[in-house]
Amino acid sequence: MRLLVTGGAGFIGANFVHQTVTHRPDHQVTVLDSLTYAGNRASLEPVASSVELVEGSIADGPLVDRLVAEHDIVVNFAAESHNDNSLRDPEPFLQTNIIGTYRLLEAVRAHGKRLHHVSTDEVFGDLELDDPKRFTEDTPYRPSSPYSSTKAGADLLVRAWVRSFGIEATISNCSNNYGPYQHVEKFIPRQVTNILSGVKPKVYGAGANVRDWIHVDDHNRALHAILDGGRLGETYLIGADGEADNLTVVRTLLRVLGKAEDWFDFVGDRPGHDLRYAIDAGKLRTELGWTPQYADLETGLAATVAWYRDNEAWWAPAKAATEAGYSALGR
Ligand code: NAD
Ligand code: TDX
Repeated sequence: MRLLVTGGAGFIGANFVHQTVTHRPDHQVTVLDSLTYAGNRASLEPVASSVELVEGSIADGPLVDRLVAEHDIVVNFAAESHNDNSLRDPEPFLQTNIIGTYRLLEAVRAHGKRLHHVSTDEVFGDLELDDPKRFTEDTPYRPSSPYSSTKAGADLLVRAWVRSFGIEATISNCSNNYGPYQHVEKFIPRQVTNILSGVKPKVYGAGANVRDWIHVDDHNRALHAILDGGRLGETYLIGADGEADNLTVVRTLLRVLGKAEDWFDFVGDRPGHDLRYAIDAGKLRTELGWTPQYADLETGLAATVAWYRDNEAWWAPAKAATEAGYSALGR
């Protein structure tokens, strides 16, 4: 089995490659990654001898066409992924998330290959805090940000290529991931590395926003379950019943790191900030027998904190520039 993993030098993609190399030694893995600020060769170092890394963009039609022809399955993680960046400059989000996905679809169509497209629960917009409903595969799309609208656009392209051209594709929409190798711009690594650097965590608004956290390894196990047994043309939602508000997450991190639970600052809110995400992963659990291995958030966060404590050389180079970008926004 020859797998082309796009965006495999980013957070979730790199963890997917590690899991694949470890548990599927019969798979041959090629990573296509343009190594933006979010991509990092060092994230693939532990598996470098088993993986070929091609530096290039999913929006490069001829390159994508050649690589897709040489592989059996494409797993598309490549994206501009950070909401705050999409508010500052949406253009790269359109180029990568929409045009890039379009190029992959055209190559998959031309060569009759299978695609799994990795997407997000943010395509569904947000829920009220007290809404008993959670997102399902039938929830209408209602994205809020430039990031989530480009992910929604990409998902719709995949669905259209399935229906109009009969390509073999599946889609997954997952909730918020945490774990090793996540860029320090994101909420959990930003706060962990702040605390480790003696700086107070920064909480947007009142900290009441809720995210449905899942460990990246559980997400990637779900992706393998979909690759193995998912029905072509279907969408699967991935989530581990990990709802927590941002204040709870920050207080847990402070506790794990031995600090007072009120040692953080409130900062200005993100414009258009989605209030709450919540996933019903019933279809994935029932059809494919997937269950998360990280049953509670505190255990997963403690393991993640330990990883950042032990891997300062991985995150330190990006920390100062990331914080300078946030300072410019007053956050
Ligand atoms: P990330 O930003 O850490 O990694 C993205 C990777 O894509 C980077 O290595 C980057 O260099 C690469 N990339 C960007 N533009 C590219 C291009 N044009 N061509 C090739 N490579 C390119 O993101 P992540 O958090 O690992 O997210 C991976 C995927 O999962 C994204 O599609 C994202 O929308 C989705 N997702 C993320 C989460 C989450 O919580 N992080 C949740 C659900 C879904
Ligand atoms: O410093 C911060 N303080 C803060 O309160 C940061 C960076 C974030 N936040 C809040 C905003 C959100 O409510 O924390 C929550 C999580 O923020 P992010 O890590 O930026 O994630 P989010 O915007 O929820 O999107 C993430 O999950 C879905 C990923 O970045 C997306 O790629 C994925 O699709």
